[in-house]
Amino acid sequence: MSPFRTLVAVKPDGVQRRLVGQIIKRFEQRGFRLVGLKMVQVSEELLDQHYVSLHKKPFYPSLLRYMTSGPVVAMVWEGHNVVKSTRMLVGDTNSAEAMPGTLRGDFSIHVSRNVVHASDSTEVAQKEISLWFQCSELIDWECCDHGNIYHP
Ligand code: IDP
Repeated sequence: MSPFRTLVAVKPDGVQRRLVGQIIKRFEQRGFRLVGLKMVQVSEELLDQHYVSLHKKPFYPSLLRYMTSGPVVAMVWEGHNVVKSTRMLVGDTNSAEAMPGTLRGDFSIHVSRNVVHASDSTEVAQKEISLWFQCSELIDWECCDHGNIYHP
């Protein structure tokens, strides 16, 4: 699995609020390459693995209800420094602290409805991509504008 890939998911509030297109646009305009995309009704079993470090948090039951309340749009984005750049693009976990210009800073107010998920390290990204996507769902395609985004 490439270390230059990350998992991004538009959470149920983002889908309900019709923000999917605007969120995808930010990644496209930055120059990242979309290699996987699907809409999923997430199971509690998947979330238990995805949020393994949060099981003991008091908000975990409500996080499960939130994340299973409707469909999620899951994506894999690829590019230079994509994990770190994506976290910066997404903004602070707590929407109230998220900077304007970030997705959470522009589209949300409260930590409990923060619109989008993004992997927080390369190791976590690799684990999350394998959890959410089959290898056959990831497409390795050639971007015709590669030379305009990277040094040839
Ligand atoms: P992250 O999504 O920025 O990586 P995590 O600490 O991994 O942040 O938390 C996962 C998700 O759990 C958050 O995105 C948010 O939806 C929810 N969450 C985190 N802290 C709180 C809280 O204090 N109250 C309610 N929900 C929270």
